Amino acid sequence: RNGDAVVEKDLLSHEDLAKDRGDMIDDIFDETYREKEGPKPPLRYVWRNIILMSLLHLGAILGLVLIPSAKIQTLAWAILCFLVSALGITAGSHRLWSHRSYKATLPLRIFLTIANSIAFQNDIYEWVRDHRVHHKFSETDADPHNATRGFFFSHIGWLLVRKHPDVIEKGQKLDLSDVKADKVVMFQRRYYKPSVVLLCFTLPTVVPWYFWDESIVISFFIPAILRYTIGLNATWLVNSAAHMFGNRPYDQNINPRENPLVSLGALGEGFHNYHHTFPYDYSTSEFGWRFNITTAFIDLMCLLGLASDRKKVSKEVIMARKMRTGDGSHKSG
Ligand code: ST9
Ligand code: ZN
Ligand code: ZN
Repeated sequence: RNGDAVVEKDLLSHEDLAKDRGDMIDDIFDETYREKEGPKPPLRYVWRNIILMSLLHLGAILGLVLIPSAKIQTLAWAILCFLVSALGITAGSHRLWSHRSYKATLPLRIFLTIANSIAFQNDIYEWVRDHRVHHKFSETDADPHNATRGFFFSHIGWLLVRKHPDVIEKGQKLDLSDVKADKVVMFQRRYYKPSVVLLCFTLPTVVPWYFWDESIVISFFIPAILRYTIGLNATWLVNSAAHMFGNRPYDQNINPRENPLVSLGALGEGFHNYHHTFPYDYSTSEFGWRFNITTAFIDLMCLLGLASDRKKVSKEVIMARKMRTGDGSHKSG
């Protein structure tokens, strides 16, 4: 009986928060969904992506080798590009547009969209569509980076083959009206390719070369290529490592885990058991700014009046959920 009361409280919070987000519920796990029976469709390799991703990673190795020859300003610039691009993903396409976990004013949405093109992880609309099916149909054929298919597939492999038809079938049923209504998002989608050429590759290269006479080779291979590759891998680790390694204090029945190391590289996005349990929480974690630059950034934006309406799950609901479905690890941590 006690348990039932707690369940009710959880559900209440889901629905209340959904209302708060304009009835957005398509990032909440669908427990009723069952994968289709029968043999799986064969893998269809996309050789263009396999070649480009291989070249990118070779280029990143060259970037690593060049680090000792780079000027200190160039390395600082590469780190700045990394941080800004990462915020375009974490605070932008992830916490704002995929989960509607806070509200952002037009100037902030423009900044996050520019940052998002520096990160070059598909346009915001496509990112949101893939990410909502990832949450709603986690670890099934309809999840684009289904972690039950192994570390390699959930890390990078999913970008090297055609999608499972169920991803597309289920994705087409999602409500994406909120992102379609965002003019900034639709503008980025329309001009996505030129925006990436300019912001992910040209801008990071030209600045060190023009302003402090860095060699053009170093300017290209460190702030553009190496920085981009590290950003991709830090993001992919959320899909691979944070779906495999770590505790499950909030829900032991799901795969996503708490992984502080991933959080460190992904600006706060490695508290993944929490995040899949409470996807609407703007902090993606129970612990505020700990390993979580993105939360500090969103809080700063609120302070400056550029953001508002942060959704946060109450301590009571979190505790009740830990007791009901957690693995008990919160007691030792
Ligand atoms: C990249 C994305 O790396 C990384 C996302 C990671 C997500 C992380 C989540 C974790 C959260 C925390 C964030 C941490 C951040 C930390 C930052 C720290 C730095 N629903 O895709 P296509 C339909 S990108 C509905 O071509 P194929 C649709 O009609 C890297 N419909 O499918 C679509 O047409 P359109 C750079 C869907 O042919 C049509 O199908 N980018 C859905 O199977 C065709 O879609 C690349 O490398 C859906 N979900 O090809 C590009 N999906 O779009 C890689 C599809 O016109 N991608 N449809 O509406 C590709 O080349 C292809 O997508 C493919 C599949 C080959 C992988
Ligand atoms: Zn998410
Ligand atoms: Zn996940």
